[in-house]
Amino acid sequence: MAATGSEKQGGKAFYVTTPIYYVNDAPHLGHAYTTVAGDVLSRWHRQRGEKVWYLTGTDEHGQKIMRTANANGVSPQEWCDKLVEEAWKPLWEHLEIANDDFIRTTQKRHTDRVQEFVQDLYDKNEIYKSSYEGPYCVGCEEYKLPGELLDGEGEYAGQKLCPIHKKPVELLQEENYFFKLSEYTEKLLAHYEANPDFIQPESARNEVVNFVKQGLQDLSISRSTFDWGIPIPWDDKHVIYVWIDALLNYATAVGYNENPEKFESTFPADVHLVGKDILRFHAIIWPAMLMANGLPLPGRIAANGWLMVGGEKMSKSNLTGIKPQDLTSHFGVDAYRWYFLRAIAFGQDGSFSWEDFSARYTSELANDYGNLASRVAAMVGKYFGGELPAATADGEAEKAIHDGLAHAVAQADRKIGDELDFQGGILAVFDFVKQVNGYITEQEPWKVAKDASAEGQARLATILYTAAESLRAVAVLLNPVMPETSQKLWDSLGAEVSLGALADQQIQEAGDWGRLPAGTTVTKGAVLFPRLEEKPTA
Ligand code: ME8
Repeated sequence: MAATGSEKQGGKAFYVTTPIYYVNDAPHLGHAYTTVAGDVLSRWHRQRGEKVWYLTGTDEHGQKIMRTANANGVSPQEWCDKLVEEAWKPLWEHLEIANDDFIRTTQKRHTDRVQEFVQDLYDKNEIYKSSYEGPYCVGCEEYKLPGELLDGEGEYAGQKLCPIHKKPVELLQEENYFFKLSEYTEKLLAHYEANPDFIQPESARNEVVNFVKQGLQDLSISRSTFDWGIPIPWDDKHVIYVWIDALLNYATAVGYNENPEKFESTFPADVHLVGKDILRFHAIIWPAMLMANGLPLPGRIAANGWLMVGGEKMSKSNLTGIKPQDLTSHFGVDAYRWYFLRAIAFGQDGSFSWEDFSARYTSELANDYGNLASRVAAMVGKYFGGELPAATADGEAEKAIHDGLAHAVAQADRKIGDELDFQGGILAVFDFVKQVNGYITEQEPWKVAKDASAEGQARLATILYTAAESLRAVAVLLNPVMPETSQKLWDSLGAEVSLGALADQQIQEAGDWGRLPAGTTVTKGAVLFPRLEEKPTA
């Protein structure tokens, strides 16, 4: 028997996470990209009627943060508090990110539980002490293998560089505690084999499998040359390696060792969204840590590609100078949420350009979608005094629309909800928008309106009902991507009154034809996508 909504509500939540971001600086377009994707995925599943838990947060320990705070003349904690409150949380609010929790790795609910987890591994003989010497990249907070380093040029001539940050690595030698990661090589390979969807996309999976097949080395999990971290519980001269600390946020935030009910109804994550720069930590170290502690493994590690600038990964040091807020103030928050998912295939790298954004905004959002919404509302106003008429003369053209909608719903639900193919899902909905535009162009309601016969009026009513009902479904399907605009459309269709809150509309029912009742009051609402102002000059 299929689970009913309420049974599902009582069961395990669909649990989605973003990386927890370093707070050495303010968030940029790249961070917002992953966080918006997670928000769309969570909202989609909420609209499937599922219980959902969406987690984001900040990664506050380690050398990178400590050095930034020192350089700014404040304590690391002060630095983190300021950045979290003044930069990170406000941006997520601005972008309408509906996260259920925000974890900070300096919170006691996290630090205590991390110590317990690591102590547990120590007690299980998974950790031992040894010394290590190797090249370390502070930007990555990771020891590098000599073979992956680049030869420096120019100001870095004669030095070895991190392949991601293109900055010199530092030679570190330390007495550290090690996690017996090498013992998990075969177990991890077996898990990847048995769970082909565990790492997405395929290219990411292949990269990880090939890396693990070479055999894993044990992992240094403590540092003793600085103290901005969580102390190793049995040896407080060491702090826990920032990545071990950070990965555990996915467990500590949902009640690990603290709230068994919450933990069991949430953990493990169904989807860990990560950038491909941090894939190995999530697809290798994290599952090995969980195996070592007897905890269940996540469903999927989904790696997004990189937003690129000038052929390089967009990062704090090579930003375009464009902040998320610069784009939202010009294009609006909803168009911003839509653009990156629409323009770049999730999992692939992609470049951003102001011109491309403007062109897509104008043709797809303003012309195709926005105009359709305003034309339909205007015609229901003009011909029927704003009262939605009933469709009494459905024919072949209407049937094609009904079928087109059913197809769009099925495609969008599979692509966004299951496959994380946001671009494909959004395109499925916009193809339907195009189909409805074509339908109106062909049916020419403005001409039919001149036919005062009962038959003519029935056709006119049918055309406008069909268009309005199509828009009702579009508002539901685009709500996870563009909540503010969808709400405007929903209000203009009078659907809030006749069908209830937009967020309560289920995706599975979006394609059931005829939900918007005749008689509903349709009003010409605010323009969904206003004409763009001139591009601001720098
Ligand atoms: O790595 N394109 O934090 P971080 C796409 N604290 N996504 C990008 C991006 C770009 N150019 N730049 C950043 C860390 N991102 C660790 C994570 S998790 C237990 C600890 C996104 O602040 C992408 O999701 O460097 C990437 O993985 C993340 O930001 C890195 O954020």
